[in-house]
Formats: sequence, C-alpha cells, structure tokens
Amino acid sequence: MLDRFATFLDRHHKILLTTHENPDGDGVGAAIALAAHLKGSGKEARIVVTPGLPENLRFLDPLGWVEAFEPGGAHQELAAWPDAWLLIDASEPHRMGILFQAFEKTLADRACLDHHLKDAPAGFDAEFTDPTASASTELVYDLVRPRLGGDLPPVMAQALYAGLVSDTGNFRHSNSTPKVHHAAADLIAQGVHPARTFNALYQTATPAKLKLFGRAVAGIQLRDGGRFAYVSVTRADLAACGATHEDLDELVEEPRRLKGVEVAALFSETEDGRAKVSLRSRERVDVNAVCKQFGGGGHRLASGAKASLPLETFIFQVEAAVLGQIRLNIV
Ligand SMILES: [Mn+2]
Repeated sequence: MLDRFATFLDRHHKILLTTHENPDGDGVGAAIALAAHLKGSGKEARIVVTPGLPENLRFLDPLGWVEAFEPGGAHQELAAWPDAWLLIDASEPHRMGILFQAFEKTLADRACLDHHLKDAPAGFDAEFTDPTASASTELVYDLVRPRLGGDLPPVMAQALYAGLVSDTGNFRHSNSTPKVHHAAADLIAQGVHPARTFNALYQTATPAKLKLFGRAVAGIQLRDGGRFAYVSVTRADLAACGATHEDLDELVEEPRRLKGVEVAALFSETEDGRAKVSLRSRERVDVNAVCKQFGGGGHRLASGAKASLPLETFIFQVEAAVLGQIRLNIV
C-alpha cells in the first residue's frame, strides 16, 4: 500500500493535505510530517484544517504551515490550487466538515490516507488505508523512515511522535504494538522529548474544563450492572462551566476508569445541535458495530457517531444498541 502511496505522491507536485474536522494530534501530526517530507522533496505542500489548529497542537507547527480554512476569504480559490488533495486520518469525504465544499469542486486527484476500519472508501480517486496501523502517523513514519535514513528533520520527528502518542493514548491502548514502540524509540533517539510532548498535549486544562469534567462525572450513569457507563454533556452544561467543545477531549476516559466497565460513552450536543457519541470498549465489545448502526464508525474498541436527534433520544437508542452488543460479545 505504501509503495502505491509513494507513487501517487511522486506523480503530483502541489499537494493539499487535510484531515477530519476538529483535527487531532494524529491527523495534524501526520499532515505536518508528510508536508516536511514533501517540501524536502521539492514539492509544494499546504495544510488546511477546519475549524483551526487546537491550542495544544500549536507546538507541532513552529513554522506556521497549518492554515485555518476560511471559505469566504483567503481560501476562496483553494479548490483550484492543488493537483492532489489528500484527506488524512479519515476515509469519508464528509468528515472534512466545511472543507468538503472545496473538495467537491476541485479537479485535483483526490485520495485518502487512513488507518480506520471502514468499508471501501467512496468519493476518492485513490485510497491508501491500512486498519492494522495504530495511527496515521505510523503510516507516514513507515513511508518516510526508509527513504530518509539518518536524521529526521526535528519538526517531522516531533509531529510523528505526537501523533503516535495521541492515537495510542500515550501507549496505553490496545493498538500500542511493538512496532509503535519501536517507532517511538527511534523518534526519541532522534531528539524528541517524551515528557515535554506529554505536557504540551495533555497538561493544558483550564479551570472551565475541570469544572465541566466534574459536572459530567457527577451525573455518571451506570447500566447493565456497571458494564456500561456513560456521561453526557449538553450545550447548556458547557455554557454553565464557561467551557467549549474542545474541552470535551478525553472526557470519555472518565467513565472508562471504573472497574467492571466494558463500554464507556460520552454523549454530547454538537455546536449545530446534533447528538454525538464517543464509545470506548475495554476489550471484548465491538463498539464499531454499534456506531455503524448510526452511520458512524472508527475502530473495534474506539468509535463514534452523530445523529440529528435530541440528545435524550439518541442516548436511549445508543444505550439499547450497546447493551445488545454486550450480550452478543460477552457470553
Ligand atoms: Mn488516527
């Protein structure tokens, strides 16, 4: 797959790198590392994200490569710029959010690079996916490492390491393979600081975020004898704490800490009033199967979905699906 991907990159010269909306450390890390590689190979590469680069990922972009999408302003002509448009860390065009408007119009070759479990991606001219990879940054690492040998540019090493940390939950999740640890060791040997990376990524809470976590955890719900635990957050909860949607990051880890929990969930209202769920499975329950019932997806142990339903209705429906899946997977 990576040879095909390398050939695809070789054939193009102005490459636009994008990731899913509300970009995470893996999507951004992969984009920055790949941009460093492409620029180093004499190509033009740009990174455009929406709605912008989260505060805790700014340290990955010391050269200011990442552009926040401005459809009416600077990016009115974005569709015409690239000869290849790459979606990283997702394989469904609509995951790009409002960037999709420009994606739809572009005459560039459209491709995706992803490690999520999906049925065959549609809406692309080429797809480069490997669900056995732990992170998109692992795919980029595998692409660039044999080609660069020796020293990696510091920006690239830092971006790759941060992406691996993000998608493995700091090497705690089931995707923390020997291969990921070998890559991480190599990146540390290249000069990346693990503790500084962890601090920059995670030790960034505001009082508003901690208040939101407290409020959500105080309302924790347990079902099925404690095998399913969830918290939920409405827009009113966010407002009451002075918190933003970015503050929801990692909240799903709280119900997951309970002993005996097989599936943990975070339900929330999106900015546009839809209902959203993030599901995490300890080990045995396939939460991807649950999310697929609602048009979402991800991985077997970490998955999500959105629906145009009132939050309470969505919680009710997802809860039924989770309990059904628990019954199916745990004898
Ligand atoms: Mn990822």
